[in-house]
Amino acid sequence: LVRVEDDRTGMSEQSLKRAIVDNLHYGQGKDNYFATPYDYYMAIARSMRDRLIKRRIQTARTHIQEDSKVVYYLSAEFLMGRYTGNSLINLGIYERVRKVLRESGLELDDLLEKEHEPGLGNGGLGRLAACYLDSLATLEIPAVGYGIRYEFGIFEQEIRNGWQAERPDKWLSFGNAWEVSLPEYRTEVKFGGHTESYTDTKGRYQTNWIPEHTVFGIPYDTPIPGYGVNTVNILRLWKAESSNEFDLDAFNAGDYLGAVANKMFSENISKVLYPNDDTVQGKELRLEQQYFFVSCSLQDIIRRHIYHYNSLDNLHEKSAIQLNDTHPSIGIAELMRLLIDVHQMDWEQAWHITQNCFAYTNHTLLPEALERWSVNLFGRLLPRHLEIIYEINFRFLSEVRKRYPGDNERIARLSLIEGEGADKKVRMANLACVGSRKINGVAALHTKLLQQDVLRDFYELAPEKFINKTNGVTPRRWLLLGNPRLSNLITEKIGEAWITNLDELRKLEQFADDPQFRQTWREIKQANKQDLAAYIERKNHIQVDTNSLFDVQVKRLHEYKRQLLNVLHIITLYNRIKRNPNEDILPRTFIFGGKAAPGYFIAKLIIKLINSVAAVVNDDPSLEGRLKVAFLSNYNVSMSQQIYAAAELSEQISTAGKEASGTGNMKFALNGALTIGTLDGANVEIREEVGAENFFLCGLTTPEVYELKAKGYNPQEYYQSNSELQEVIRLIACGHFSDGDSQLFRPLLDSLLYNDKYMLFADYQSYIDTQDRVSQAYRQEDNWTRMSILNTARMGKFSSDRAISEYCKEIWHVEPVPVEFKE
Ligand code: 26Q
Repeated sequence: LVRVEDDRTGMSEQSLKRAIVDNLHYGQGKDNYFATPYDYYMAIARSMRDRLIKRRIQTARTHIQEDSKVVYYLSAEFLMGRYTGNSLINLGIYERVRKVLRESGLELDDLLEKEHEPGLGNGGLGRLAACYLDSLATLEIPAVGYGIRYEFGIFEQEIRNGWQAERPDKWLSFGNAWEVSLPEYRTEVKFGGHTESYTDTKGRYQTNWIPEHTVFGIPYDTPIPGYGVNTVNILRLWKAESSNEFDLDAFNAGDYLGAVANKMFSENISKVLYPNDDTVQGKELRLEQQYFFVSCSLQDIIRRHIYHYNSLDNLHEKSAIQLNDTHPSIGIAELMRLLIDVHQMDWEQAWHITQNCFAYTNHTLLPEALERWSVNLFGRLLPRHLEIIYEINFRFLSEVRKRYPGDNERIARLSLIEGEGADKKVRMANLACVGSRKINGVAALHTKLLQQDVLRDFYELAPEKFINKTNGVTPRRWLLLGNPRLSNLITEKIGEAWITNLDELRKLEQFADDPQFRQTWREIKQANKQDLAAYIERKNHIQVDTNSLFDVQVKRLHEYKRQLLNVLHIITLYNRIKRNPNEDILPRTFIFGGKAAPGYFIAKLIIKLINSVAAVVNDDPSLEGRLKVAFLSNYNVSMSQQIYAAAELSEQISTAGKEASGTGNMKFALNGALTIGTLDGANVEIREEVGAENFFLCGLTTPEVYELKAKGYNPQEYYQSNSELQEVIRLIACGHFSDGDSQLFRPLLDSLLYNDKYMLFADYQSYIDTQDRVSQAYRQEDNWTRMSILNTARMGKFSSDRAISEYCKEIWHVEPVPVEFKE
């Protein structure tokens, strides 16, 4: 029986084959004589995009027909990872396309690696946004992700002589098969200038903003398919372009340089992603970026809402706008401005709508990561918004004063404006709290600490606004795509329901004591380790023993994450072997990966130390078969998929009370790695789920950290009484890892010995003891495997589907909208 299918939609082997050949010819202009692997990749990507576009159109039509409420996820970062493999998975045709290509002598997995990963985020926050888009589509929730189409994403990291060097990420230079630009929906954004007030003919008080610059935002859409459903949502990213009219005016007035300057101002805005996470500097361009994408997005939301409903009165009934941290929180003032100045609404109604549209997710406990903009800069760039923020603040503080008469300190803490005189600041977290209906932390401990600490005054004022939403990760990318061997085994045993209902993994518990199953489980980890070992050999020229324990810490470099504590452990083992060459040490391979913010000197010095220790350890014949250290350069989403699949020990050792949640911790455990970790962020909940006996706990608890700090923490007390620790520090200090240079790592040692803000010394012994327990446990192969199986089996809670279902019910009040698909 022959089925007639469109080459752009058909799912049969024949249609897929024809589609790929068609896209190779007419998309890339090549036949199989001239085609490079990249051309084939592009042809596959376009063939998938065609299939998704068809579903996207059907999805959009359905959402309009049903007057659906829509979730708008505003985020300065989306760390999507490669699209093509994920789209094959979510369309359910990965194996079929692989087979079709094999028949032509092509290897799908090799071709997929040609895709340049869109690195439009720094780390956890951006990747969370990506997992949430996957779950929103899979749960059939109408949703749009809004962000910035950075021309340069997160920098490419190179290691030169042990140091991090940065190179620009030119991800667009060979074209992007996944995006579609929509110049007809370009949106104008104003900057600078001044405001003028007047009374209109109806006696209404009006404000006019006369800007200094105007910029266009051009939307670029990428389809976001759900798994096993017809829903295809979109990620809409804005590119900044100059507004030609403005340039022409300037040209005509003879101001050539002025016109060019304006063009440069405009095109700068979406040029580059800021590579800092968890520390903020009040840079003007960053505020321009934030306002740019938020204004474009809100105007886009309003345009479509009016087109559909012909009124803005019900905007909050049909839209839920989520603020991914404070980065888009200027949206609160911008929506007020659009409703009042542009759409002539009165303040009370506009405020009611605004407060009921927005909700705010906080991702940090570090005070240095809270965004504060100088009032001066703010007023220069966004004069109208500063007026609106003052008005919001005036009304808000009047209410606060009624509630707490005379409590001036509290009022000062709640105020949207901090300080006096010249260095006044706008507090974006306070703006986000006042303008939102719900405020959430990203793990149970984090939400509790927000309530007690960082946002305590807001919690006391409006406890009903606070809610916890423990993070989750998508099982499609982080198990099905990233670990096909394990996925196949799981599906063989318990069926494929786990892919969209991760609690199903519990059914694996029944096999935890089955010798045959354990054996297979081990063989799969072993095969994944071999793949990673081959990668390490190719990239780092280090031969690692695949029978050694793969001990992995991959995440952004930051002092609070304590990669340095991990290094202290490595040197401790090194010293033990040097002291006693016959010491029976469990063979380990220490694997590191992660980028440091380019201006973060101490983080870069930690990378240099890791590479310096690696150079000494890996070259020492007496350590052969015992210790190896590898720092994998340019850690990104694609690399991480391979690493999680091969990891056996997951290092989650932040100082308690500092890591808001962590999400890497979830990806490791889902792939059967055991965790060594502190009671921080979501580690607490992971331990609860997998069972304390299947988790290696170490370090102080948050209350103990606070207590120690309060009574005056002195690292010397720990140092003086710990000879093994002294030996470690002395070895670094004498230049053993730096060709005799005793000064190179001085800044690290001084910070540990005389300050130790993140209490590494306080946790050192506990960490070492726990690592010794890990070594013993690993030797009991059968029990280790059992613990590994139980970790995977009990990770159901950490699916982003669970997290997103909770957001839908408790924050956004949205329901699934099934999409029918007719070819
Ligand atoms: C802000 C202003 C100016 C420049 C940069 C920034 C900026 C950018 C990115 C500030 C913070 C970030 C990223 C923060 C982040 O990734 N936080 C992590 O979020 C994860 C998801 O909730 C958590 O799991 C992590 O614990 C948290 O550190």
